[in-house]
Amino acid sequence: MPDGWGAPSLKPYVVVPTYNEADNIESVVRQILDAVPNAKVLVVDDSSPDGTAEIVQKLKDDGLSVEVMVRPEKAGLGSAYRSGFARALADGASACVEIDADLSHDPAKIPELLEALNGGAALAIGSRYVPGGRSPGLSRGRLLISRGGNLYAAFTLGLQVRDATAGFRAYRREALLQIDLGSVRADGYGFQVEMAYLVHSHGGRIEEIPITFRDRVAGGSKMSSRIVVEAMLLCTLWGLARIIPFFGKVEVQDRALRWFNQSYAGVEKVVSKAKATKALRP
Ligand SMILES: Nc1nc2c(ncn2[C@@H]2O[C@H](COP(=O)(O)OP(=O)(O)OP(=O)(O)O)[C@@H](O)[C@H]2O)c(=O)[nH]1
Ligand SMILES: [Mg+2]
Repeated sequence: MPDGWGAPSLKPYVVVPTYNEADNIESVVRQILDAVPNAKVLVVDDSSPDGTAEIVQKLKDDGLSVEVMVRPEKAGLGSAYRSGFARALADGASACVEIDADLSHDPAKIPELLEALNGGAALAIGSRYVPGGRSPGLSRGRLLISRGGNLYAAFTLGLQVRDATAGFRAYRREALLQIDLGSVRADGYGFQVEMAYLVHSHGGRIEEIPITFRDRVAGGSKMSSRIVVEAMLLCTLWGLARIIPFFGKVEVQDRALRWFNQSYAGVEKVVSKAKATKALRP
């Protein structure tokens, strides 16, 4: 091993962000540990009102290799992963796996992701869009957003990754240590694209492993149009920064994000007012 840390699969942490996943969490934790018995599962829960964190704590009390990090309020998927990775790295994780709690990703595929890291990849992505990958049951609209977003990210960033928005992946410890996690700012799909772009920019190899992505069966989606638009805005800024360095400045990107968040909140207010008015009409 060139890094002196031994194989990435030796001490993997599987980070699971959760918000209201009480119906799924026990099953996903058990399936992860069945697939990777030497893993530590780290659930990052944003004080889910449905008691997700309490279920995880009970599993821990029953002796399963699981920890729960409870954060005070819902703060987004990207920030949940940033906190989880920081904790896992501090605990000496050899690799960090990302997986959704809603069983859209099959935990049985984690060993393949870790194998790719053992083979020298810095990032292994469970991909829907390489030969053998599938996403049955995904609505046409969702598929269009996902495929379109990936094409846009590949075009703006020059990234040779078919499924850069995928949330099922594994990073080598060293790949994460090279990245200043505090400066990663995207939240949903944008977070996945930003992380892949950063790994690529540091010269890390990215490997895609075909997976079958299933639509969630239980619990509700936290997907929103804000997440999609934020990802497109950030890809545009990063793409522009490749040609005009001005757009790569942290303060410029921060200003653009602030402007976007304020405008989006304004639009949301107007939309909800219009809906309320419509509902009151006789
Ligand atoms: N800690 C934390 N977890 C979150 C937050 N938002 C989403 N999650 C979790 O992130 C994972 C992905 O969220 P989903 O709602 O499944 O999003 P998605 O997969 O894009 O959407 P669906 O296909 O509709 O399920 C799930 O495990 C969620 O519980 C958040 O703000 N904080
Ligand atoms: Mg999901």
